Amino acid sequence: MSVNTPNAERQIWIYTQMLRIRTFEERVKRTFTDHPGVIRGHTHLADGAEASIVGSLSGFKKGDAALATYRCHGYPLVLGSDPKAAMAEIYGRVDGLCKGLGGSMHLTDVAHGFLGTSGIVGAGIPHAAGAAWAAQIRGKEEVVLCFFGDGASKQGAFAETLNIASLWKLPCVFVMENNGYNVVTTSAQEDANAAAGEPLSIKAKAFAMPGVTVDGTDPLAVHAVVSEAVARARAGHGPTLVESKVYRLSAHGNIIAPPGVPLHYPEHEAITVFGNSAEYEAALRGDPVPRFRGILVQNGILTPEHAAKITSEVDAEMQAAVDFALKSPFPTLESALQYNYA
Ligand SMILES: Cc1ncc(C[n+]2csc(CCOP(=O)(O)OP(=O)(O)O)c2C)c(N)n1
Ligand SMILES: [Mg+2]
Repeated sequence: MSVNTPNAERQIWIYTQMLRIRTFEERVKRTFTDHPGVIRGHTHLADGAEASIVGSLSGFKKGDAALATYRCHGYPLVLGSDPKAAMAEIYGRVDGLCKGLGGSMHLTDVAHGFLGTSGIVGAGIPHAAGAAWAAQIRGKEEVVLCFFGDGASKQGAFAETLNIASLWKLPCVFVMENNGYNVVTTSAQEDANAAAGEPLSIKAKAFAMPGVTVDGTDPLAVHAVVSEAVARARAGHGPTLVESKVYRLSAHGNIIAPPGVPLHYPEHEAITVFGNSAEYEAALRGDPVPRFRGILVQNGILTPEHAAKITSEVDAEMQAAVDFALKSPFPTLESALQYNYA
């Protein structure tokens, strides 16, 4: 056990948060069959990345901030947002986190430190540096966690931001969730480092900051690596790039179907594009949520009865979120421009 290993109670908390994200997103996915047409537009699920999300956020303190991408449902749930408001946002309803005007790709909850997301790949990275600069000026040892995909690390915004963040020693941790895919292409097709067989954390070298690669399906490993990076940032020593290796267990996103065809999730691109069911099935066997539950049971931290109780409580919580979202009204047309300017 390293000094960075959370105690038993905290490990149960980590597992519970992972299950909350998984169950919430299963409800989002199931809505496409149970309530066709209710969710409009795109949703992107983080199933497979729960250990990475929760492990990264488990050292989050009041005053810290996080920013992410369109694959954003998990973070606010861990940070304390009400799942009812998160679900209502995805359903485009007035009681949503952004009053129904943001939708699935734009969950934002500033009160809980979740500053925002973007559908534009890489766009959130400089925003995080801005938030970290503000934190540095406030001088309160606050840290910003910036989540983005492996694909985003090919954007100019990534290079520009990591350069200035390192130069100014900004209190920021850059967490690259490397799921090996950029919609329908693989990292090896898109990324010079990946093609050369190098870990993507090697990119940190170009910006004179530490770069670490971690198994993103192991929440305790992620916790250990990210908490060290957070401590470094809090102490004023500047940013770290963490490459967290995950696998997304759903397709990139749901299909935006033409009229008459229901919106739905196709199979993972490993199967539909590359015909590689073996890769996908191996990832399913390593599913981090049941795997971590198994480890906790094996280590005597969680009993099967306690695990079952957590499951039924989380199921009830997420069913209530769906019921709430379905009852919430749609925003008015007039409200569409109401919050654009302040
Ligand atoms: C600037 C920009 N270019 C292209 C797209 C289209 N696009 C949406 S998601 C995506 C892939 C991003 O891959 P990655 O950063 O690895 O994130 P992942 O979806 O794998 O989590 C692309 C190219 C976009 N939204 N924004
Ligand atoms: Mg990716």
